Amino acid sequence: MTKSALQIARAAYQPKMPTALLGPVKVKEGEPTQSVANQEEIKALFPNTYGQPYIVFEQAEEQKKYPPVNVGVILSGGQAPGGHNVIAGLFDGIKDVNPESRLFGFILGPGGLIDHNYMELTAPIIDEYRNTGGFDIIGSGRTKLEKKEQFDKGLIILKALDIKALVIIGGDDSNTNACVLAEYYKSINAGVQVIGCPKTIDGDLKNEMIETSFGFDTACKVYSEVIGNIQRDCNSARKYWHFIKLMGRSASHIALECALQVHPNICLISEEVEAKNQSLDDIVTEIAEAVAARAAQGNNFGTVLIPEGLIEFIPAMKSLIAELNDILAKHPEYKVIRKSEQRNYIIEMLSKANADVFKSLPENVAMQLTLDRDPHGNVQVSAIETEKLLAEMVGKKLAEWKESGKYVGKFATQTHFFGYEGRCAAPSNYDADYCYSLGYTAAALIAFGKTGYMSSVRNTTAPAKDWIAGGVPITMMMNMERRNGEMKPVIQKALVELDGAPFRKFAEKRAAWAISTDYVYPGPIQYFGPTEVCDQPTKTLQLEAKSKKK
Ligand code: FBP
Repeated sequence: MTKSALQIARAAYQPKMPTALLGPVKVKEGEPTQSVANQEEIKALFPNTYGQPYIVFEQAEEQKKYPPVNVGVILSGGQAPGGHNVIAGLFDGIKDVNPESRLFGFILGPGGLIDHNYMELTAPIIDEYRNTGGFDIIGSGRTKLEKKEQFDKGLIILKALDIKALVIIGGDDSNTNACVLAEYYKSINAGVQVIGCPKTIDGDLKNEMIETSFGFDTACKVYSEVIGNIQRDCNSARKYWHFIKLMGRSASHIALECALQVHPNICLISEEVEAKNQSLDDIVTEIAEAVAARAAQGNNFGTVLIPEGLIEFIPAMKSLIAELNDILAKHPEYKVIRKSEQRNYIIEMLSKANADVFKSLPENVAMQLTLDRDPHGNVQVSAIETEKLLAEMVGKKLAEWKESGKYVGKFATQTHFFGYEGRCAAPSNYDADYCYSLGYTAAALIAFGKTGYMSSVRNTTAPAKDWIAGGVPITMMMNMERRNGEMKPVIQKALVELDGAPFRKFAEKRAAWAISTDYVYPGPIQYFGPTEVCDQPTKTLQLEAKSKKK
């Protein structure tokens, strides 16, 4: 494998870790926990793993002796920078516990466990992947691990390899499944512990004990670099409005973080659109007004950041998508109808109100709403070209305003979608350190016999030596939600809080950013150099930490 100069230099980087993990550790247990909501239902569904205490690892006087342990690891869902370091931290952790321990990776996500597709991860393999982006060491997948037959099939290979613990590195849905699996294996005395690790660039797996999901930091920095470059281009040519859609699924954390980093003219926040009950036309009018105001000053250029999940948060669209979900599930024959007839087929089946919304959309966007759902039942929002939809609709509105004399200016657009560009980037120092610590913590949770826990590393706005490593019972993060027509226990997704410090900061600044050209150009991630350039966590995390201290 040919390596870049940065890859070679980066391979030697030694991730920073909390002091507590640097030598022998002991466990400090907290109070028993409760789920965030629906306590009775969750307790009944997880009788063996509910209510376990938080735990924190502390330095111990002497190293206890542990038997060797075989561990399995799965990467689940979308790629996020730092996944390889979680695996490296886990590998080093179980080897420090006992050098005879072994690590097995299941190939291409949870499907690898069910299909018995695995490889042993040895020291030379791990060394190839230290501090690199991507999930290519074992690959990832989106198979939903939820049925007893899958758990039983998985257990056959776990037993065959004498694996005593399984680490699932994933987002909210995958960690929900990890929790169900932990409960099931405990209920049948399978002798397999299950530990989760919080992964997703989307930043929506967080709570009191999980400050952030890994990958969010690096992905946002990559997008902010590129948006900054576009803003500089935009401010040089002064002839385009750039409509930039950003990944992040439902939550707008990525768009918000990028806005805090680059000061765009406009940034839409889906959670606010929903709270204000805004229609598509309200959003288009809001953008057009900002364009007109800048044009009045002779500035026919600007940037608009759009979270990829926006469409699902516009109340009229939400209702349309919900009805489409039902129709598509009930009418699989839809897929074999001729493309030219699909639109009318759908319109005839929709209620009048939803059919009207569907008809009002440009045909390509309307049809994108009917694409296959992912295995978790989510609309594949990354395939919906909201950036083009908004650019087109704002253009139409401005043309009307021009005729009536309300707007004088030129409006030319460029559209972009950033998502895949950041998901496999080389992890920032923050993610490299955070991920390694999460993996190492998972190894400690295994050594102490824990199951149904998520690896947790907190206080990460402080220097790494002061980070707090421990475990959070996954049941604590759960509530009941309707999924595919049934009430299910799931980890509560963390959306942008409109009374949270990051949004408040943005709301305080956005009017000025809309009219002025106050762009910030963050530049590329730096891996070597002064700490204020290389080691800063996200603005989101810094603002949240600051407001907690108050
Ligand atoms: P996860 O929740 O699995 O971490 O998803 C991250 C993500 O990048 C989302 O932001 C995006 O909507 C989705 O994956 C796209 O997934 P895919 O590439 O599989 O279509």
